[in-house]
Amino acid sequence: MLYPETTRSRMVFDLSGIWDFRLLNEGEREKTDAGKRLLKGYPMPVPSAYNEIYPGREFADHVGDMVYQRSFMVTKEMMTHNRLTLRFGSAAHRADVWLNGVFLGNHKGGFLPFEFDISEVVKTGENLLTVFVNNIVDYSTLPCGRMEVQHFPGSPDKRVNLPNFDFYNYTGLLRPVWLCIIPLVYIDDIEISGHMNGEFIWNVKIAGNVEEVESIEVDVSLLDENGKCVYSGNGISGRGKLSEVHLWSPEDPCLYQLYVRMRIIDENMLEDEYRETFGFRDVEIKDCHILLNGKAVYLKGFGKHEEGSIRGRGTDLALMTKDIGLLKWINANSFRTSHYPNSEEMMRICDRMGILVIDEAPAVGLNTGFTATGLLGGDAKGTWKTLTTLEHHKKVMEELVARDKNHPCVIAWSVANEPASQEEGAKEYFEPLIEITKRHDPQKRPVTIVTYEGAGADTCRVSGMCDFLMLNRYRGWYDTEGNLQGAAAKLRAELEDFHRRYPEKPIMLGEYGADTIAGLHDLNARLFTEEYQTEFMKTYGKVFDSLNFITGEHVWVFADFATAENIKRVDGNKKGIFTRDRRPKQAAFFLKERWKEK
Ligand code: GCB
Repeated sequence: MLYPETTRSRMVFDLSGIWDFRLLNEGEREKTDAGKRLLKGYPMPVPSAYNEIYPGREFADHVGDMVYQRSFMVTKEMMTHNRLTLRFGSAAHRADVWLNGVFLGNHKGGFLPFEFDISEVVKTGENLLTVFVNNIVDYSTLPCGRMEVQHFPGSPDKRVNLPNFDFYNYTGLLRPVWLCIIPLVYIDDIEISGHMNGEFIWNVKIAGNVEEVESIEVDVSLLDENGKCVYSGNGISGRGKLSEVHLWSPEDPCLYQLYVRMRIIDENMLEDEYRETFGFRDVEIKDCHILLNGKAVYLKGFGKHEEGSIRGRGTDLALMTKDIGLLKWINANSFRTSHYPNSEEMMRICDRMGILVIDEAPAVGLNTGFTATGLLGGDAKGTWKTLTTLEHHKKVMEELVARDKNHPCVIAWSVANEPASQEEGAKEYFEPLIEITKRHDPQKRPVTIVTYEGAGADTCRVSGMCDFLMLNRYRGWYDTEGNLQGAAAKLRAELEDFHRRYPEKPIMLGEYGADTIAGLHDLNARLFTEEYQTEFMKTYGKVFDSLNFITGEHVWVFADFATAENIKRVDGNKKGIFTRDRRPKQAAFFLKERWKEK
């Protein structure tokens, strides 16, 4: 799916701004007329999570539906010989979209874009856009959660939605919304891959009123980083080769553009054009290493949430750019978009800044024995008989690959985080997902599933199907706490077990970390202090350095973040190497030094 851009043939209007908003109680959604103006709506910024904008638990903890509304103007010129669409960067977790009282469609899944053709419904003058959003997570959604009605004698029943994951369920219209004006016959999608030997392959999809035109011609040019044309060709698909190519790498993230122009021959006029950015680089796996452009790359970085105070998970260009600056400062080269696809704007910044991204689906909490707190008593058995996520998960993998396939920064896909991969049924669940991911990815990037300590080398049923292993381990924190020597021994034994079992596969840590209260110090490096976090990082670092099959270390977590309210979390998860407002804890300076040398 192409990112909305204005070109000579297209116009994009950003509908970000203050919309009208209301929370809806159970049953109210059906009674709300989408064709009428909302009365007494709250002003609500889009994009943003709605949860922290107004005070009150009824806002923050709302479960169920909400409605967003705004109007926009359309001129006669905009509608002449054009197709109009509405494109949403994301809506968490389900959206039903109406225009002028007409239902356009819905979208399930909170972290990927979707669009609707509104040409038949839009009119000149004012148009009323109404979006119902639902924020429930359950055993059919990604991420997974549970609905519960709590009854206590003498108190009204309370509907609660328990996330099966350790991050706050920020929801709403999290990403920008655009009105796009494109030609009736248009470039629907572009696939472009560049390789380290200078070869490139393109594939253009044309859509719209194609049957009404005689024939279509597609011209492509390759523009180098200075905008100079270095290749010209034609056809909806083809391949070419540059004799001299400037590769994309973290040290030198050189970008090219495929400039696609489509003409309708009988009219000999330019119908549509679009420039898609890409890079020349190869990712492969060989002898337990991840190779980037033929050389082993050691991944240094983090699992990272896309969030901050007030806007929650809402698109914040300043925050995301700041985060990339901090990744560079600390000498990291990579991160995982844990635990959901990040915004498209973030992927574009990573392309420019040479950050390697492990692109994760929002598939977290796929474990009925697991809850956000570990205390709420999930049912440890039968995950794969209980969840009904598979068909949706397949669609999410397709949508994720479709959105991010051309980004040079994306070096691998993560299909899920910490599923019940030791349980019967895990293999059958994940096999088709890995197959779909690979089939849809023109670059055939490596695919992984991030696993947890409940699934060991001998019990995990999905490691064998992953191209590389990402293991999450908390020895020295959730167990062996305070005993880092013991933690190191346990960790080493587990890593060696995995290597023995899968000698060809690269192994990296997907998570390891310790909650740390910024400003808390102790001479004896006690739990929760900055000293303990630093010692923890040093201990893990020594283990990695002594094992030559370890190909990366992703610390949990880049910055402190909000979680559901529970007695294991004091104002959220504090395993950040940076605080939530992006100040370094002591361990940041240790990692900066360590990663300078790695
Ligand atoms: C994990 C999860 C992550 C949590 C983390 C923790 O294993 O993947 O989402 O936040 O542990 O801090 O407990």
